[in-house]
Amino acid sequence: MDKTEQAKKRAAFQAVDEVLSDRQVVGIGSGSTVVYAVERIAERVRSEDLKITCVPTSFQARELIINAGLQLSDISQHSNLDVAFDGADEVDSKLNAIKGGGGCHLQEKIVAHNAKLFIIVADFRKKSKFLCEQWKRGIPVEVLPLAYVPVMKHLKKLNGKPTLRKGVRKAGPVVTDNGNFVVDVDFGILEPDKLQTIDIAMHMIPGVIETGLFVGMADRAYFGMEDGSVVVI
Ligand code: ABF
Repeated sequence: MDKTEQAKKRAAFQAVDEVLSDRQVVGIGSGSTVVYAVERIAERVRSEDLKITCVPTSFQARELIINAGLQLSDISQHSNLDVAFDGADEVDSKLNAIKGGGGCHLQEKIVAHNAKLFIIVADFRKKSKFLCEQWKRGIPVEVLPLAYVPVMKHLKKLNGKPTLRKGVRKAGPVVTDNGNFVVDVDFGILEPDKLQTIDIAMHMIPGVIETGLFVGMADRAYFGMEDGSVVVI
């Protein structure tokens, strides 16, 4: 296992060990770091006989839950979650985050918003002072397919540089679990006090379904560092 994978694993294991307790309803995020969180939840469920109910944020998360033998539910049956564990593309020093590099941020945001605790697990590459310092792909925005052209026009008026996300061979647009497109919008480096204004402005554009800006949502972030430590902010 390389340094980055070890860092992801350490962050996820420590987060689960500090936060998970019996009879919780737990949101399961998407991406590669959450895989380790699910591994640790499953280990603890088996060894401590915990009663944990899991709510997925994506097709991937649903499969992770099922394959780990955990109890699967959904946000309709459990709209009050105790905690949600999720990865991030970048986290600033105030715990604001960019998510959606994997295109799952709509369901991730719904689950995180309905959780008492929203915990981010990530490796050292995701820890920044400001958003878009290291993450250069822009803010992922889930968009209704029929509206992507006017939405991109209006994102440009907000001084963003929008790009329709395409698949591996660039032959067609990436389609989310919800049947929508993703537009990545580059606004340059974003200081924390600018985030809410940009986020509200994007939400005002008809056809924008959800943005990957998670402003003031996270309660804690666990970063696995290169030196083997875990930094918690
Ligand atoms: C999801 O997975 C996303 O919102 C974010 O884009 C990504 C983080 O993935 P990883 O843990 O693989 O870095 O949570």
